[in-house]
Amino acid sequence: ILPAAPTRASAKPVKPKRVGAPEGADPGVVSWVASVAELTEPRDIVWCDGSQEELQRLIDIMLEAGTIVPVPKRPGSYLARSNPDDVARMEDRTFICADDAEDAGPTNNWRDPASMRQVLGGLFDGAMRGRTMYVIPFSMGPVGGPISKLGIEITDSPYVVASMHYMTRVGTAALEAMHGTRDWVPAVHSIGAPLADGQQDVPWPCNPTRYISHFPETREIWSFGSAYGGNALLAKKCFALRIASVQARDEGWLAEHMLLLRMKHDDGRQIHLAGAFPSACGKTNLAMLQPTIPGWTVETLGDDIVWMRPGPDGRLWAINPENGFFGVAPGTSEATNATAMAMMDHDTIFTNVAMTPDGDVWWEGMTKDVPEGLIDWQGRPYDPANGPAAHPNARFTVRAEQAPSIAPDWDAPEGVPLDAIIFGGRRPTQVPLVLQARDWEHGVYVGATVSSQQTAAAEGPVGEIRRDPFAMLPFCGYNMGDYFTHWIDMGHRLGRHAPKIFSVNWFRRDEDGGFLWPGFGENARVLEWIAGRVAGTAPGVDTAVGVLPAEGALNLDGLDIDEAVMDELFEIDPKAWLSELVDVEAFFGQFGRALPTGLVRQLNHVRWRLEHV
Ligand code: GTP
Ligand code: SPV
Ligand code: MN
Repeated sequence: ILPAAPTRASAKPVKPKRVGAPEGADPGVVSWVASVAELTEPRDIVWCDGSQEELQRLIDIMLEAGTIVPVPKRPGSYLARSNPDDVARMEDRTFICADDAEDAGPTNNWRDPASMRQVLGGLFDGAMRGRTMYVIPFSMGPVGGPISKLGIEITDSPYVVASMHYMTRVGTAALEAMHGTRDWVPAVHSIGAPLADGQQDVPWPCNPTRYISHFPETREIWSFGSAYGGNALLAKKCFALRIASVQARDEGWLAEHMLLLRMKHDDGRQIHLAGAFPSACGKTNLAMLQPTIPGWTVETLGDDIVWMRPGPDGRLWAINPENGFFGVAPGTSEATNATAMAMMDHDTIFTNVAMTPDGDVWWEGMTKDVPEGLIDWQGRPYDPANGPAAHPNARFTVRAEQAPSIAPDWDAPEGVPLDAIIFGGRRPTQVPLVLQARDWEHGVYVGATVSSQQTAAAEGPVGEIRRDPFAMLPFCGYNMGDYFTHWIDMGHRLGRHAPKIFSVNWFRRDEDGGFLWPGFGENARVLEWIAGRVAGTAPGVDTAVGVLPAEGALNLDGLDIDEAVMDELFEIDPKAWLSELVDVEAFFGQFGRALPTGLVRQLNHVRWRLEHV
């Protein structure tokens, strides 16, 4: 069985020296680390300080182990090739172990905490033998900020430690902030590959048995078997979304799978916008957008996770709790995201991309022509018969400060006041380029009915459309019905200060399967209309499904696009929408009494409007 979650009261005095704890570490922290070490039996323990020297040591260790190879064309950059069976999040191995199954809700895999503790206790027993156990104190958001939170990840993977260095604020300041409090999230990760004496290691050790487990009541995370992304960087999806969404419910705030940006015009207009799109559906790209229309600039604040809280002025204030970007490589190019290309020209960890003979990285969509002599993501000479050169979920890991578009105040502890929230997904048909929700409750309905084609970010079928409410289906740590209620309540609390809510769809296709909308930098045209709606200047027309831009209200200056294509982008087919409502109703139905009546009201309203036009 697993050691109990750390509590202040039960912290038995453990000699800090025994586990190598730094002077002055909180006794509760030290005794918890000691209990994990006792269970996992590592060869040694390293407490991370977040320094550059520490990162360099980790890099040296990974080079030696063959986990990474240098990328000579990009200073300070490396390529990691994962085990081919460890390339994405595993949703069917992700568990919410709430005391009561009701609290996990119908959309999560629930396991009873007592029996899960038993299973994990067996797996973690001796799991770190022959390896170093790293203790990573970190802060999500600037240390001590009003929206920030603390955590400790324990891991036996140097790749995870290096990634955490880029993605979170690691180090002594975070550890010191934990002193005298239990308000930090304990997260334990093991690749589950103990090494016997003299046993030869492999470049990417992992275990085919995988558990990504969350204990919402005790705020604990235990992850076993995988070293990849969201399965292993526990600060990210496990803490900052699944556990944080539970904390947010209990404490009256929101933890969301969103990008965060500021768009400003030379004439002084500006808006702050957060956007929820499912995995690999365009958050990073929108956050780094280079507007094609004159006068506007976008500043990046975050690309994956947003925490928001009502501030003293009654508005909703938002921060990006992360410190870096773990972004999708394929499709990223000078044409689609020049900002990201510039950001990764040094000090970047690439995972599962291809390599060119002259020592640079490459992936599908980076250049039109495929370079000669590529080595694919599995380290083999590239042969199209083996599939793409880069894995479709290949990623780059970089510090946020490396983005040329990063906002100068991106790590302001109090965050930014939100003006607009957008929801989107990959919808090849039916869903228009943009629409505005009539009010907050309708906006919650729009968020709750997001659906999208599945992508390579998670194991499973790619391309199938599934419901992914608020882009949070894989990330909500409690009953999604209660989550919808929490969102509706937030609207009541914010009242007239509530951000305006919109839906966007960059992915509508024509009969030949091509995208109707050019996307990327051209998406600024849609954001400009949204800014106009927030300011009350841009005209819209009310339809059954929401408010669309009035004739001529969307700025198409300088864009070479047919009127017929624009009509198609905004076409609302009542038959298709009505038949989707059958699916929405069935989806809502599974929440039973947890479904807020407001969503039923919105569904009935939309149906009535569709039937009477
Ligand atoms: P996660 O990190 O998985 O949460 O994903 P994300 O939402 O940040 O997705 P990202 O921005 O990395 O985009 C994923 C893919 O969508 C990339 O291949 C992009 O090139 C593509 N994409 C992004 N924006 C657009 C767009 O406006 N139009 C089209 N056609 N493709 C886009
Ligand atoms: C996602 O899948 O939404 C990601 C990548 O952002 S991961 O960190 O692996 O979850
Ligand atoms: Mn994501």
